[in-house]
Amino acid sequence: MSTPIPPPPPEAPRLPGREDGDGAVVAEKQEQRVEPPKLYQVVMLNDDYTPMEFVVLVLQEYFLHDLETATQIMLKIHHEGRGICGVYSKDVAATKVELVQAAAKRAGHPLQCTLEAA
Ligand code: TYC
Repeated sequence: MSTPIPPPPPEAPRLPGREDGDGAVVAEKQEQRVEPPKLYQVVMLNDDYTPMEFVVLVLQEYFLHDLETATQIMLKIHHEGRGICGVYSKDVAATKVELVQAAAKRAGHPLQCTLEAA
């Protein structure tokens, strides 16, 4: 004589929401979109008094350009009135503007640079 098969266990109560198959409720994944940080360019302006050599030094020291690139940027500013020193996050760009203006003031030159949304 065969042993009777026991009845299956009662199903776990169904919970509202999505389930992963074991009865566990799983939080729905939220789409998280993070905007890339806005970028700002540091723009340097020409003037008639700041020595070319000083501008080249500033472009090397604060914007990490090599001598050749710094010279090209300086000449572009000299001929066209303005030029881009570099593109950064807002905080970094603002700090560079302040550092350049402080260095120009210390040296007694009227060199100006500004920050613009890129
Ligand atoms: N025009 C300046 C001169 O002839 C040189 C200069 C270049 C000044 C770039 C400022 O951002 C500047 N001495």
